[in-house]
Amino acid sequence: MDDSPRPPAPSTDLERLGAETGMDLSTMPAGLAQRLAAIGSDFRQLTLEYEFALREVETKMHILQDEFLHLHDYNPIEHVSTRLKTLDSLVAKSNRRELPMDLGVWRREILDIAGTRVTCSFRRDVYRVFELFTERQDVEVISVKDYIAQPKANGYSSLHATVRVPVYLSTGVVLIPVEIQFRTIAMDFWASLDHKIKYKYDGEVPADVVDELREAAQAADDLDRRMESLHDRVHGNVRGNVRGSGSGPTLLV
Ligand code: 0O2
Repeated sequence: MDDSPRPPAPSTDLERLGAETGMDLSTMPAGLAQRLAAIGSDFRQLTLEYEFALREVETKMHILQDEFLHLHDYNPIEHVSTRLKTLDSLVAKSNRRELPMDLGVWRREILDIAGTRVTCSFRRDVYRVFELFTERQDVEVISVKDYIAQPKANGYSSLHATVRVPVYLSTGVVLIPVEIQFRTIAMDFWASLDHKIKYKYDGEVPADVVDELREAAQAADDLDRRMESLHDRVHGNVRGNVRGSGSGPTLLV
């Protein structure tokens, strides 16, 4: 048994929120910290609902994956991961957008509190999975940004969809927004390195590193095309039950 002394239980709303979120609220301006402590229990409710929404999306993705495997003997999804925005990054985003410290406003205005990342083998699978997922009746598409058709200037490439999914609580149904990023393994590899580099340089990335990252994005794009063409040569093009021509996304918004 572990006999080491336990830390004292949090006694104030501020301490409880700090313990739950891992945030050091003591370094915040007192007014802001008090405000956050006051919304503590509402924040816990919000977190719970968004967590349930992530589980809904993850389950739907796994069902899609299993069904595709069963029908076509092919798995278009490599990996599904989820994350909830931390309180720190919610506060930072709220400040950046000059929003008030108000959970109602955050629910309305910040649509990526819940995020899911779906990594697919090939670019065509990205659109395939996106279409199959968004054509479900219980998924409402709010917006779509296709950074694969039009990559960002730095080379970032992914298909983003913001959707709303129903979450069934004992008190009724709530519709929760979730941002889903669909990308290939190569795009994911690039994005995670880009993220680490930005973090290391605190956003001020040297120009030569930016240039090299852009070239690496081009190399990832070439690799995606070559691997897809190689796969088609060996296995043929597994289409599955997908709307459209397969040459690009059917953007719904
Ligand atoms: P995190 O920690 O991943 O959530 P908005 O979210 O509306 O304020 P924007 O840029 O209009 O801002 O939204 P967009 O383009 O849909 O991008 C949102 C998310 O996409 C980011 O979330 C990143 O996850 C990812 N992303 C966008 N651009 C880049 C990029 O250049 N490099 C990498 N690695 N990821 C990117 P967050 O909130 O920034 O971070």
